[in-house]
Amino acid sequence: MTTLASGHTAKALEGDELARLLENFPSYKNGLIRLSPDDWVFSNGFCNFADKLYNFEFREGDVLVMTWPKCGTTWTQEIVWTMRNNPDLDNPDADVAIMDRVPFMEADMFSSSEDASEDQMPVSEMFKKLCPNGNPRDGVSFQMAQATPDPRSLKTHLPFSLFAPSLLEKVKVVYVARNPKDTVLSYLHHHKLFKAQSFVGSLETFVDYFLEDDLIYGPYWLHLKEAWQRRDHPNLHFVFYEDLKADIKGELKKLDDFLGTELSEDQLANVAKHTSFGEMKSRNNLFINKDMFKNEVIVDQEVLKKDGGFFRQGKSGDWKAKLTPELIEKMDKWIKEKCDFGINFK
Ligand code: PPS
Repeated sequence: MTTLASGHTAKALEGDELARLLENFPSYKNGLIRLSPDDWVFSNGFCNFADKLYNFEFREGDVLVMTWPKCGTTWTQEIVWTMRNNPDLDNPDADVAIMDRVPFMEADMFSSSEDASEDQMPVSEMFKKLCPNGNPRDGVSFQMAQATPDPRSLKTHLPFSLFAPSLLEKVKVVYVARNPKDTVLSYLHHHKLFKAQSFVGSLETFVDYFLEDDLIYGPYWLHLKEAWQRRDHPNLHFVFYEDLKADIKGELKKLDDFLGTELSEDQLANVAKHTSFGEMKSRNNLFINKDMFKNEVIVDQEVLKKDGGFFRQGKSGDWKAKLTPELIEKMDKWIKEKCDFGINFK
């Protein structure tokens, strides 16, 4: 058991609890941990970075995009970076992978194990540029997060309680929430697409893991609750994925006010176009290189062909076609019980 700077203790999952997950997530054999209290679930590599992340030296002017997985992080990363760095669409770095421009702070927990292969720990040109003396084993994403120059934008899926309580005093946080019914479907796709987290069970089983807080990152409802309770803080901008979909221009204006970017109508239109689902899908510059999606070790090619890649659908309300009435009922019950802190999903 490890005690973390956040006050949580981390304990390796074992026995029946681990066996129950391994049955459907064979790739979790490298181990998972669960934090107490709160039940956050992570790869065991998280403990190597938890305290460094908690004590991360944020700078005045930083913007942190925070969401639970699959709530529209990448879209929002691209929106925020484009608004701050590329509103005239003339920044040559725009072609660089999103993860290199807006580092994913805790990503190293997925690749930091001693025996990680090169495929699991690739190093980008941006890493070499920003961290010329950096050792990848000390955390590629973490070191890039430290070294990214101002104006710095960062991404995390961690909740507020795993950062120091002063976070909002220094940093502007853009928090994105998404209807749990679409979130769970997108997360299931993710777990089928990426072999490092492959899931071999049914939709019903995956939904059960989600509702029981057993997926990596753990309780979505608590993640939302922590952000919702802070939503009136002037340094927090709480936005729904569904609102971004329904009225991108209106939402970009609100973001412009929040970020203080003072963009013109033309610049806002540039941002909307450049970050549209179609344009982001065609660039597909999420990772170090687009060819990673052709790598059979990393991406399940059957799933890619059949259900799509990372940029899968980019819609709200997909759940209406995909979830059975029984699953909808189950999720509605969970929403009523767990998400009882005032949030209304769209
Ligand atoms: S991750 O892996 O947790 O960081 O994923 P995340 O980026 O949070 O969420 C992925 C989902 O967001 C969709 N997406 C978009 N929707 C609309 N517009 C744009 N530009 C866009 N970019 C990504 C992506 O397709 C995933 O949702 P699904 O429902 O699976 O399509």
